[in-house]
Amino acid sequence: MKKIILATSNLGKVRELNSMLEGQYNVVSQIDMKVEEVPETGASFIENALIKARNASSQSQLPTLADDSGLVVDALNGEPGIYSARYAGENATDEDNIVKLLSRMDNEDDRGASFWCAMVFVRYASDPEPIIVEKSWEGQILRELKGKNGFGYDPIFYLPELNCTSAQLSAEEKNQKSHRGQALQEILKHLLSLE
Ligand code: ITT
Repeated sequence: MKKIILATSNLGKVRELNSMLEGQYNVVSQIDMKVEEVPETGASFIENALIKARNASSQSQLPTLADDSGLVVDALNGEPGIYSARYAGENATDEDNIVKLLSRMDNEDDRGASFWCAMVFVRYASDPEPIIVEKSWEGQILRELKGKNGFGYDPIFYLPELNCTSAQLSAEEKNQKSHRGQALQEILKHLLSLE
């Protein structure tokens, strides 16, 4: 089975990506490979995903899959966007970030938001033809937390068509519908065509 590195240190992402790649690829996270992280200095999800992928591939000498993702809130001009993981500060927890977001949205009636995921695959660090896919998932920001599954902003991300938050979905249901699940499915199609 082909070995690939997951260029993420977020255990929530590792769990989701691992369960989708199981049996198809021998997946090792950059945490296991002791890859040193680099600053995410890009202005877009795609730029940051490429930075992470090239960094992990350069340190591991292996093909690498990277995900840069975040929550884009309409009423906040796209905040927290690429800063989703550190919205409430450099070492913010998921809970800190949710508290900050809910307080910003306190007097806001427009609750529209979407999760975005840029996913990138590089065959080697200097790959001039990376595979790049971007997918989004639309929802609304709830006023209180609901559900215990997932990670990050899932407990406040309400899906009207399913009448629940993404933290109330099972792992399988979330992977089928989410920005990350959709992006990975698309990347896998490209990978098959490379083989
Ligand atoms: P890596 O850079 O190591 O991958 P990170 O958590 O810093 O980990 P990002 O910079 O891509 O990753 O930030 C993603 C943040 O966006 C994540 O920490 C969550 O706060 C949020 N997020 C992304 N996908 C999510 C999802 O499926 N459910 C809930 N929150 C999500």
